[in-house]
Amino acid sequence: MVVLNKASAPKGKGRDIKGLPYEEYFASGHRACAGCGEALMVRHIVKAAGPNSIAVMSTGCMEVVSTPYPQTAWKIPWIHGAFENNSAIASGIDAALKMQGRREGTNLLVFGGDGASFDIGFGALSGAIERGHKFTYVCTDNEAYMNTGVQRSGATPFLASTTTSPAGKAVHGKQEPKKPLPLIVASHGLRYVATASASNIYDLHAKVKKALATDHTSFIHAYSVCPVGWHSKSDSAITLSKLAVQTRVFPMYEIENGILKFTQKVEREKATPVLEYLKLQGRFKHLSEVEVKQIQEYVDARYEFLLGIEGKKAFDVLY
Ligand SMILES: Cc1ncc(C[n+]2csc(CCOP(=O)(O)OP(=O)(O)O)c2C)c(N)n1
Ligand SMILES: [Mg+2]
Repeated sequence: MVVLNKASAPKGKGRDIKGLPYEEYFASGHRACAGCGEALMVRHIVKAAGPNSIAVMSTGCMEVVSTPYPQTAWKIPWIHGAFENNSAIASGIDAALKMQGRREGTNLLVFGGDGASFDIGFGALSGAIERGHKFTYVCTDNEAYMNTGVQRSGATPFLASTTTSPAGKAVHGKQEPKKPLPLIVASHGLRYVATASASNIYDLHAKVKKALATDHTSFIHAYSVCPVGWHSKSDSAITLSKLAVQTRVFPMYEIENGILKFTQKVEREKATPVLEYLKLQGRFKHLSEVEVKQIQEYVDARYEFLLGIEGKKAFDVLY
């Protein structure tokens, strides 16, 4: 295999002033669309994990753009998983490394899109967590099956238009709310769950390191802007990532040993109205004022629920 753009660490092996390494393990030159937020998240997650890492990745945009044989953007060992079984493959790798006495010092990362994680590969993920396999599962959530043409998934937000939940006269986009995957995963009793986004790259790096240091399955819900599927501008990934946090659409928290703690809290009075977030995305352009209000109420209710369980041992079923 030929690694794309081997010289993708122009500044060498050092670190920036905030301590992030310049070295890249997800090389530039891959085929992601301009402004792809998912590629940005993958790049930083692998950078945080470092060279002693193995990546398992299920079918989806990230795999297609980064591994066009005989080329690869990956500078760490990488293995393809099917849509439904990336966690089963990782379980096997974890068991094999343990058998060989090589588990210490090797990071095992599993990447799945929202289609793979919320829907099709969820059974394998749930089983791996139950068995307690040591790996960090990263769900890069761009809120639809993007690689195959923007079909709705269990992660697509309420009323968003996709090719299989199109906004028309009678029906205004997806009729169901987004599944609360990090909370569903946390309910298994695993020791580290976090949400992360490009709104704060340093926070993302810290969370990846914490996840990888966990002696059990850990989970990161990585908010990933998709300008093509969301009909947003190709320079909007960071703006939307920040707005998602400020509007409380994407809450930023960690759940450690069953206890939820916000890593960035946005009080109701200080929150930006969701309209500011929705209006930058064509997938919401059909919404009426009443529907925007419905989304605002849903976002607030979900955030208040999280505030209500903060600090309490809410996900301790296995302990
Ligand atoms: C069992 C199975 N069903 C369907 C497909 C076709 N397929 C390949 S990638 C993909 C979409 C992936 O969506 P997601 O996991 O959200 O990743 P994204 O492309 O959005 O990053 C689909 C439906 C497949 N490969 N395997
Ligand atoms: Mg997706």
